[in-house]
Order: sequence, then C-alpha cells, then structure tokens
Amino acid sequence: MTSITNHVRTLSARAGALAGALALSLAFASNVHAAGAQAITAKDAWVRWLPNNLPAAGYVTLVNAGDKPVDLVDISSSDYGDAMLHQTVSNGSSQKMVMVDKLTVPAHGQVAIAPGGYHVMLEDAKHKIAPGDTVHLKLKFSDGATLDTPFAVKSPAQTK
Ligand SMILES: [Cu+2]
Repeated sequence: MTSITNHVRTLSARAGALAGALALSLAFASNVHAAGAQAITAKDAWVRWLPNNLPAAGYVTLVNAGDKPVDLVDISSSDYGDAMLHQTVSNGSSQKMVMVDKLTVPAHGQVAIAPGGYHVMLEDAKHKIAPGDTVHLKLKFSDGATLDTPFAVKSPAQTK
C-alpha cells in the first residue's frame, strides 16, 4: 500500500513539474511575441564622414509607433570603437557638445538626431571607412528592444 501511495505521489509531482514547464514556455512565447511588436523604427540613417580619421557623426530619425515613450539608452557599433550620443548646445556665438545619457522618443511621435541638434559621435574606426560604405550601429532602447541599423556613409560634399 505504501508503495502505491508513493507511486501516485511521484506521478502527481511529475504532472506538477510538467504543468510548470508548460506555463513557463507559454510565458516565454508571449514575451517573444511582445518583442516582435517593436515600437521603435529607425529611418534616414546616415553618417557624415570626415577625412584623416576625424570623428564622424551619425544621424537618424527614430519613430515610436507605441503608446508609451521609449528612451534610447545605449549605442554601440562593430565599425567604431566609440559611439556616443552628443548634443550640440550653442552659447551665443560659441558651440559645444555635451554627452546625452538617454533620448526620449515620445509615444506616437518621433525624434530626429540631426545636424545642429543631436549626433552620434563616432570615433576610433575599426577598419577603413569611406563614403559609399554602410556601417552598422546597434541602438538599444528602454523597452528592451535593440535595432541593428545600417547607416549610409556620406562625404561632407554629399550632405549639402
Ligand atoms: Cu560630438
């Protein structure tokens, strides 16, 4: 009698573990689905290239199709050793760059990282980069999404 009870216990323990595993995989599946409905998209991504290994500047417009604001929180690149978000601030006649920790893309809105405002400072190119090339920046957002975005490299003359 004891052995039958033990057997039944073992079975129900297994059933419990199975139900747990199933619930876990369902939860995982719904997370994957949520990540698939990405709120942020990138458009008009380009880099202003400068000769002589001078730092380049990346520009892009971020569009948020979601109901909540999303922050751009990190930028990295396999093509540059350093990629940082900067803002150009003018003080009367002089201009300076300041570091930006995060940039908020408003719900159902967009934000432009564009000349005169924000730029992604790109330094320490890992290989030879020239106008006509495409480089990739990885944009990370506060909702957990990552956008691996191609940027068209342009010479200063091409951007006028
Ligand atoms: Cu800068």
